[in-house]
Amino acid sequence: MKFSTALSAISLLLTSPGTTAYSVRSNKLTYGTPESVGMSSQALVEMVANLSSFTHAANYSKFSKYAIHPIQPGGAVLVGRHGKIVSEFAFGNKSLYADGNGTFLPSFEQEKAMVDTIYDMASLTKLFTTVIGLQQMDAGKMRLTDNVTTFLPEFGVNGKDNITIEMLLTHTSGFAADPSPSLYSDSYSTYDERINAIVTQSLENAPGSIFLYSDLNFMTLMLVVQEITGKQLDQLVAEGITTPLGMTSTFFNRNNFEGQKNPHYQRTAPTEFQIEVVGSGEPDRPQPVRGSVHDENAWALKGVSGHAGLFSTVGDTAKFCQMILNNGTYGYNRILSQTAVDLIFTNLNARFHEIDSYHGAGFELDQFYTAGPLNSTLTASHTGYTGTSVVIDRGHDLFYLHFANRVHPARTWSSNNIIRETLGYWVGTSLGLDLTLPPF
Ligand SMILES: *[C@@H]1O[C@H](CO)[C@@H](O)[C@H](O)[C@H]1NC(C)=O
Ligand SMILES: *[C@@H]1O[C@H](CO)[C@@H](O)[C@H](O)[C@H]1NC(C)=O
Ligand SMILES: *[C@@H]1O[C@H](CO)[C@@H](O)[C@H](O)[C@H]1NC(C)=O
Ligand SMILES: *[C@@H]1O[C@H](CO)[C@@H](O)[C@H](O)[C@H]1NC(C)=O
Ligand SMILES: *[C@@H]1O[C@H](CO)[C@@H](O)[C@H](O)[C@H]1NC(C)=O
Ligand SMILES: *[C@@H]1O[C@H](CO)[C@@H](O)[C@H](O)[C@H]1NC(C)=O
Ligand SMILES: *[C@@H]1O[C@H](CO)[C@@H](O)[C@H](O)[C@H]1NC(C)=O
Ligand SMILES: *[C@H]1O[C@H](CO)[C@@H](O)[C@H](O)[C@H]1NC(C)=O
Repeated sequence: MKFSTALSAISLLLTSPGTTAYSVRSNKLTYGTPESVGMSSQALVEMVANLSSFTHAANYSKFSKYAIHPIQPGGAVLVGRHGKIVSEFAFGNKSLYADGNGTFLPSFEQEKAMVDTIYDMASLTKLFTTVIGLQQMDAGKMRLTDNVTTFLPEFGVNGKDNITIEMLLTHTSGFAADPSPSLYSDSYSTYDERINAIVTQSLENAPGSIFLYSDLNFMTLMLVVQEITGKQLDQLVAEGITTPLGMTSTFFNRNNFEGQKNPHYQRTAPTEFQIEVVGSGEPDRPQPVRGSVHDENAWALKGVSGHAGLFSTVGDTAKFCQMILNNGTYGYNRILSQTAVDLIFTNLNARFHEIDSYHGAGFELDQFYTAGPLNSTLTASHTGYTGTSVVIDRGHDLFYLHFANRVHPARTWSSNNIIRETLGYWVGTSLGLDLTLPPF
């Protein structure tokens, strides 16, 4: 774990041409002690051992599917409050298994998880697609209430004429959970056929009638922002988010480069022995999957989609979270307007009354399974299937990240919600709240 004190704020005097000098307070993340931001180090120290213990094989009831398995081979955690990183650590191994049944690699081939290990973020990609969409709204190019057909007229088939941008961002469009048939199936042979399949999908429910999480919403949002800008999503994310925030280890693997052809291969955590675990219909590629996107539909879209495909580290994603807590700025760059950030924390699904459906723009709100006992209407969060999660708690001005490859060696071994919830418990305990450990 790394603790260090740093200047609490850097005040700079800038002079821009034709204007008078003005003073700006840098709001970039720095390291600080927990006590400097009203948290206890004791709880954060206990947290390290406690979260690490979930790498031991045990019966974690439903979280290990009632079998004796570790919850995950390893992971990385980062906690930040009031602009200070107060805890940052890695635990366990990133590469551990030789096959889908969990045969260990020889010890000299096992690789430890590091703080800068690159994880397949899976659905955390949706948060970045969301920010790109919000930037288009800030630029006046798109509104929440616009119909998707305003940008993609060919989308207006099979009952989809009245789907709005807001419905995509809140999973209320009426789409089924997944495209059918799968985009990676033999039904399609070209990229264009797969894009056409997204655009011509049918609905399972009437637009606006129900909350049902679907990757199709964010595949569609990608097509909308690409249509508006004439740029591809990976370029938009690089120009609009990762470059201005200095996120140098966050990227899509366009064209699914494998092995040493992927410059980030060695730092990237392996995921699943997908063909062995799921079957021969899975994408034909080296096993375990490592460095090309785990999500099969994103893989079929050349590794770049609005719903999955991004890789990142906790250190990089921390900057993204701080930008949101800063209400849209980081350093001297404005990424989003305050109005756009407020939409992330606005429950746009309140009409459904079910807490499970609470959703701001692109983010879930008030979810115990991601945030643990810090869940509240001011807590925006998201998870990724591979084992990643982001929690941004506006009420406490803090965020916590947990990245892991829980699908190594097999997706069927665990749900790591228990680690997500337990992380929330320790962060809350460090704030001085009287909480109980989430049970398993
Ligand atoms: C794990 O614990 C549950 C009770 O929580 C029990 O029903 C199950 O049989 C146990 N599994 C094993 C493999 O012991
Ligand atoms: C994995 O990593 C931990 C420490 O990072 C190490 O103690 C352990 O022996 C490794 N192997 C297994 C099988 O967990
Ligand atoms: C994994 O276990 C299954 C069921 O026991 C077995 O059929 C299969 O051969 C095993 N695979 C490997 C690679 O050992
Ligand atoms: C969306 O489409 C419906 C008809 O399908 C139309 O009544 C409405 O005005 C459109 N909304 C916008 C913002 O274009
Ligand atoms: C779209 O909305 C309009 C106006 O409410 C309605 O007349 C039309 O039937 C709707 N179209 C579809 C395909 O649901
Ligand atoms: C961001 O906006 C929220 C809501 O208006 C406010 O409570 C918070 O203090 C703002 N944070 C910063 C850093 O401006
Ligand atoms: C946290 O989530 C639980 C379970 O969904 C819910 O009962 C509770 O009301 C939520 N807490 C807050 C403060 O919203
Ligand atoms: C921490 O985690 C384990 C799960 O491995 C749990 O059983 C235990 O009660 C926790 N320990 C403490 C000290 O909270």
